[in-house]
Amino acid sequence: MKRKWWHDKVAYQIYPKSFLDTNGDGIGDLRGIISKLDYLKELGVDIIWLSPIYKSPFVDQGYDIADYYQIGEEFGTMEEFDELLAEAKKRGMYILMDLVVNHCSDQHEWFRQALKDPEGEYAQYFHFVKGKNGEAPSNYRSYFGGSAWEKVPGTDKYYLHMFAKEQPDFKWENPRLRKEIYQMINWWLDKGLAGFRVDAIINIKKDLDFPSFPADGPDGLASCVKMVEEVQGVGDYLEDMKRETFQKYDAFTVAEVFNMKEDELAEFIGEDGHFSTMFDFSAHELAQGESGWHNSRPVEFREWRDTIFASQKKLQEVGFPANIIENHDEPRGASRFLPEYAQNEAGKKMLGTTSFFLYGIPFIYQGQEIGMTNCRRSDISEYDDISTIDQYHEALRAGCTQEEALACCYANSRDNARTPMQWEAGENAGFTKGTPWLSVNPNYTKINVADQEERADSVLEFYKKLTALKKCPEYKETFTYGTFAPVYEASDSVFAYYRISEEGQKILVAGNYGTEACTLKLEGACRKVLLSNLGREAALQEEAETEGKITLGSCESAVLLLESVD
Ligand code: TEU
Ligand code: CA
Repeated sequence: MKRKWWHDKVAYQIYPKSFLDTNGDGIGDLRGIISKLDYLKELGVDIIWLSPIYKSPFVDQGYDIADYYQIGEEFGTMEEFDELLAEAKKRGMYILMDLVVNHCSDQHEWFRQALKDPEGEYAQYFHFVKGKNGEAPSNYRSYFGGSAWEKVPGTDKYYLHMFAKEQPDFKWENPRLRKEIYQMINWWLDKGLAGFRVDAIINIKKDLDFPSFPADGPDGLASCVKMVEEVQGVGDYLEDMKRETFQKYDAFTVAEVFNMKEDELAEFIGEDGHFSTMFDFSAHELAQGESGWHNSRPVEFREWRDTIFASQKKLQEVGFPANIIENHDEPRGASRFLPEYAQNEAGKKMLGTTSFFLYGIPFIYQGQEIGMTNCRRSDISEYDDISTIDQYHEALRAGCTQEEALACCYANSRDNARTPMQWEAGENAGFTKGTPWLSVNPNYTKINVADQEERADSVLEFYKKLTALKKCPEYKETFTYGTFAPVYEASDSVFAYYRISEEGQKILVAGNYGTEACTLKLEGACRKVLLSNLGREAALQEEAETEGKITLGSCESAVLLLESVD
């Protein structure tokens, strides 16, 4: 594999609105991010991905962009952004922006012009399509519920929006639109950005016939995903974009890709693929219900582990994946992937351990490093997220009681990950001196950065050990490029794998997700216990040396250097 500058890095996703508010308006801002760069540096972070900070009406929390060249005033100014770039650079850190180019906001100048003149130039930037028999062009359901078509006022046309109606989809078929987008990307890269996280990118290719599909819900609609799955040719646009932009800058791009065609993996992230990497969402997709959150299912350990293992084996043949436990669209990983008895500091460290050393670049989502959890709410009015509100009503329509529908939100809501970062035990978790835009998780008095910085055995201090170990010169080659190989797979509770370098250095990563202790007979002598989530390095070392095995209690994890292999 061709080596890239970003392969051995640790990445961190900031959800700016909820990170740190410095002016008391209840909204996180760039000043807040700048003031925490040292915190992130100390954590071992190299690359920072900022969820959108552009000018936006926030119908979908900034994923509806009204001006790609402006910083949203809630977040600060362009000068502050430049300062952030400079301060990051000083610390040897890299900044990624979120690239949202499947759609924009209905407040974007292009869309306003398009509405003003539906036959004009800017209407060609969007999918303005004539209705059929007085109805929408097709029966697509948008991701956030309801038809994906909205009437263009004063015409017999509709415009396409796969997400909210305030997020009109771009028409990538139009070369002028593509040119405008490339210009914008290059403008940011010229500023010194290291790259982008690329939003909902598979959606840019449409089937311009917009065929209807058999209804898949009582609303008579069919998920717009169907069209995305069936249409061919997205690769042409992606390759073109890469050549015109990212490639010239050796930029790092991490794509959010759902519904990719199985055989396109190499084109996406293989040698000279469209992107540097893409997120592995295989574990997250496990929880997905047939038709929504009301029939989502709990993730069972074995299925979860085996899914990740299968995905790792496939991905390492092709490229270099990006691994996450959670992000701003997912519930908190500690709440979703840990069984109830493991939802404690030991369990969170174990989850961190077994995820962190997987093959690929790890992305930590803000708050994951202190073990933030889902947030229970007693009324739908306490949620903000457009998708949560839709899914709540969807659950009610499907026959759930209010209580059941709220339980669905507790398990699945995107707002679980969007609550303010918990900095300290003081009011509003130290996130703001004003009223937070989304209320803080009441557990901030127990789970917060200040407390964890004081405790050597905290989740936060453990995450620092994870990043330090991954970067340790003696093992870095193995953790970065070593082959992934699962082991002890017969066990119903152990999540274990080797990383083996080309030179034969062999590292075992293991966690016991069960309730009972388990014994792992070692295949090869133990050279050194590199990390224990319970501070039991010495005890494990002795057991390994004297008995050739280790015993992991419930929620215990360890990383061991074994004797080298040929
Ligand atoms: O998400 C894209 C997307 O397809 C999601 O709806 C995804 O299917 C779902 O979250 C899986 O749980 C991106 C952003 O990450 C999201 O925040 C935005 O709402 C969306 O694009 C629209 O820009
Ligand atoms: Ca603010």
